[in-house]
Amino acid sequence: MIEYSELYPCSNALRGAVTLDGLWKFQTDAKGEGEALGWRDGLPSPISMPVPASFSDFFTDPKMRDYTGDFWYETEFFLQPGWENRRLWVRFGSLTHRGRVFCNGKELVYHEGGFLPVLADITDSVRPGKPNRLVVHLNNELNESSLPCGATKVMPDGRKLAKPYFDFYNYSGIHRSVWILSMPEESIQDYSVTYTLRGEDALVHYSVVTNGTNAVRVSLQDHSGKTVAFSEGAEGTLEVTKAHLWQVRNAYLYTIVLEIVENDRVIDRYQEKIGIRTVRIEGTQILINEKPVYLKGYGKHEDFELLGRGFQWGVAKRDFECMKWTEANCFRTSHYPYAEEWYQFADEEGFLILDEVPAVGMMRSTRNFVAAGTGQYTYFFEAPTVPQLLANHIQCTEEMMKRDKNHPSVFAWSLFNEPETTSQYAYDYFSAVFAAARQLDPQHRPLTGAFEKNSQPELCQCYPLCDFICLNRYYGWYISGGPEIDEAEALLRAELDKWQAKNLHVPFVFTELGTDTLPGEHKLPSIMWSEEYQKEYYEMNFRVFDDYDFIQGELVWNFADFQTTEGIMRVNGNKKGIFTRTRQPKAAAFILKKRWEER
Ligand code: BDP
Repeated sequence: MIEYSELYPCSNALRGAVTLDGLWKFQTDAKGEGEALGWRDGLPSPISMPVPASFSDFFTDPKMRDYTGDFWYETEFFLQPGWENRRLWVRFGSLTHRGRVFCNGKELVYHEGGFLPVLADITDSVRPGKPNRLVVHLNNELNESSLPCGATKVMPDGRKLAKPYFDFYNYSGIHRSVWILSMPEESIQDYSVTYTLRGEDALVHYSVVTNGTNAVRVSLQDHSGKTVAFSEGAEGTLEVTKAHLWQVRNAYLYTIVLEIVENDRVIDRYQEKIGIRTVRIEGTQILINEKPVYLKGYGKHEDFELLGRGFQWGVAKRDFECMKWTEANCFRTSHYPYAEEWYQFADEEGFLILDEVPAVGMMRSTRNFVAAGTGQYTYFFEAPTVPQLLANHIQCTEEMMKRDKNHPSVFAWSLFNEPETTSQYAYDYFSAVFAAARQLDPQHRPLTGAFEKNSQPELCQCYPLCDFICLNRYYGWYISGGPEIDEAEALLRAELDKWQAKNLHVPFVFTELGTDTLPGEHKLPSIMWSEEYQKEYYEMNFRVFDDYDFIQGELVWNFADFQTTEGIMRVNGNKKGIFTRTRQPKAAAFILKKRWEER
């Protein structure tokens, strides 16, 4: 029996995959009594709720929008013809932030963490020819031992409220597609690939995991469907002559076809697109296929009007069109692993992805974007919650790497965003995370994390763990903004001089810089929040970057405006987008476009 597979759903003559996307039933459970009242057998008074989507922004009642606690979803499905004697699974792209799955009343799985797939074997719970009830019990409370970190406040009337230690709205629900998968009893559970380039040719080393003993064979098809390499055995090498490499913004994808063969009969097949490319860091350069690449692009969010964090192909399409229009080549999945379809799209478009775990909010502050610049020490990694947090962090890193390891777009892993990093406690914690992560990726891609301003060269204990160093810096916004921008430039240069003096000989990438900007707000001369100031801020920062050759990338904050918790620092969300929340350009987009076209 398959224990846990993160392979993306695939359908062919031997495997079936149908989505259960659509209108589900939904009910909140503020008292947490649904389990005792038997809701696993059906919700007593549900309302309708679209899947995939966050539930929040559909509501007109603020208490429902901000609902925090337990909540339930329910749907029904029938088995497809021919599925009676097959192994059947239900697969959720994610359940935010934790969920328990029931099929016809039987509990199947509990999963902690809201951004990675949840899979359950339903074979022994389903009834052929009858409707099958699928019920999911979720919870979206934040605490300091799960990722992302935050707190849950109980209001005087007993209502719970999420208090994120991070700067994005605590969107929750079933955000990604739900699939029923039908598979043969003996099946392919996992595979991985690594690459060696040999002149014009390439070697694709593969390893396939099955749950049986029958023979495995593997072939590679080119873009037109022609088989160009073939091999037998669960481990082996495919030799590709005159290989088409997957290049940045010039992708070429092959299809790998994995098969299990029993007495000359193929009993399982899994196919997926892969790209041949190598990744390596050499001195201060990031090399893709042995050629240096300068990262140009964005930190993003899964965030859109009404849908919250729900995946929609149309939104992804527009985002790639906007990113390509500015000649970007990279984005960071700040601050959590995105829906798998984002990676498939990036594979097709030749975008590089810095793939990030939801290790955000590791600093006790509901306004950590402000705390990040104060220089004050923020207690965190000495808390009693840390052993559980560390276990969750490592589990999440493992699941992310397992899920995303075969995407050519993923060139590096980000294992944190802006934690406290100046104490021995932080060093011990991250040493354990990095040591675990180093064992997990067959391609040994570079490991990094995004450091906030308090992580200065003379104080930060954790940068030596990273293969390249990512800085989130806001000189000219949180520090010395507006009329003080010249001072901001001097301070930025002073910090970069200190890093330079360390002679680390590794690449540095700016993973955040930006200014909140109200679209349509114009002012000459500029003031903070105007479109003119956003342009001047970027011009200043870029001028500085160009004077330091160890800087090998700029991922600006943020691709688009996005929703956050409300408060005095945010005007209907974070407005640092280069594009508005509905994906129209602000003036700074033209500055980026011009610069990146020329780089
Ligand atoms: C950084 C965070 C990011 C925030 C950003 C900001 O990494 O999540 O949205 O600052 O303040 O602290 O806009």
